[in-house]
Amino acid sequence: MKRPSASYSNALVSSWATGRGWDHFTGDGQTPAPADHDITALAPERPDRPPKAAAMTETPLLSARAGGTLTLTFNRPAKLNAFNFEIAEGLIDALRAAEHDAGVRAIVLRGNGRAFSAGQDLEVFERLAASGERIDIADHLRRTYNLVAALVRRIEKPVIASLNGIAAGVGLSVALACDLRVAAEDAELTLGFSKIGLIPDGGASFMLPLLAGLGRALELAWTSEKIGAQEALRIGLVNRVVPAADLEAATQTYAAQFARISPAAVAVTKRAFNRALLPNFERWLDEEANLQQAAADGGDVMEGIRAFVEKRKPAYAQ
Ligand code: T3D
Repeated sequence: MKRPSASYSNALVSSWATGRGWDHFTGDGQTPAPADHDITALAPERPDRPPKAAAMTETPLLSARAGGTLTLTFNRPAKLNAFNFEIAEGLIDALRAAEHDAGVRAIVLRGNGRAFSAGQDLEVFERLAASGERIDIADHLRRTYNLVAALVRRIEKPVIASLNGIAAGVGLSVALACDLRVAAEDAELTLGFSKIGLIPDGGASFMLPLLAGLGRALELAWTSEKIGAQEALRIGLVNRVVPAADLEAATQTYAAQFARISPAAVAVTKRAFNRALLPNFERWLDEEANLQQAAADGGDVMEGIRAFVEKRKPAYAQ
């Protein structure tokens, strides 16, 4: 697993708390959108990325192969698999490799412990902000979750989210970008973004209304209501619900079936559905990042993040 480059961390941070310099990401449409299907354009090479850390206390993303199924496991259970740089970069690297590996016929994303993922690690953001700096949220999205969502949609193999527990924030966004979702009966889904003054990102502003319909999507986005697996099934956010104890085996069986279906049929079906319904998805991710920046410019996000870290209710200006 690679550590974030110094330039990445520095790019993320630039006068956050002082409120300086937000204007170049205010959703004015001036930031050029990358060409459709040009993943490289979304993630410029970072030649200054330092070598692998000598010692890491945990491996935040685990990878396993069984037959044609590649399983990627988020592995920060004590933090409900909140996404840090290592998970985001590891996921991008693993998805890129899987795209061109003919032996991989399906990809499963899952979480260790009681969560799929609680979304962006807010403690990381809080620590960065506490240093008096500013977080370029649009830039962060373009380097992390937008790439993940774009890759998940672009890879012409089934990508399946196995929802073992809570899926929140951009953790839910990643699940919604997947082709299929299998949920344990005790899984819970919540957008969570509105609680910290943000909008659904990582493609969720597109995938959520696509799957659940506009009215229910707005309701879920505005209220951050937590829904259970059966309600998620009812509104089309998951494909199937299984007993919690069976989730792992059921997901693997579900994924294994794709190794027996014509790879061309699988690939071109996904291409066709992508072209029919999401021809401008990557362009939308870029616009969504601008809109997220505009929401952050509203100023509530730091209070939202601080309130979460301090385990209290946020006090937003009315
Ligand atoms: O540029 C960008 O990336 C911006 C994009 C942002 C995208 C986002 O994802 S925004 C939304 C981020 N996620 C959330 O707002 C969810 C935050 N978490 C929660 O609301 C709750 O933890 C849950 C509802 C998910 C679960 O509640 P509960 O009571 O079952 O567990 P807990 O006690 O709150 O959490 C357990 C531990 O995980 C706890 O750590 P501790 O105190 O035991 O050391 C908690 O702080 C930690 N944790 C949970 N979520 C996060 C987290 N730590 C960092 N970041 C988290 N998102």
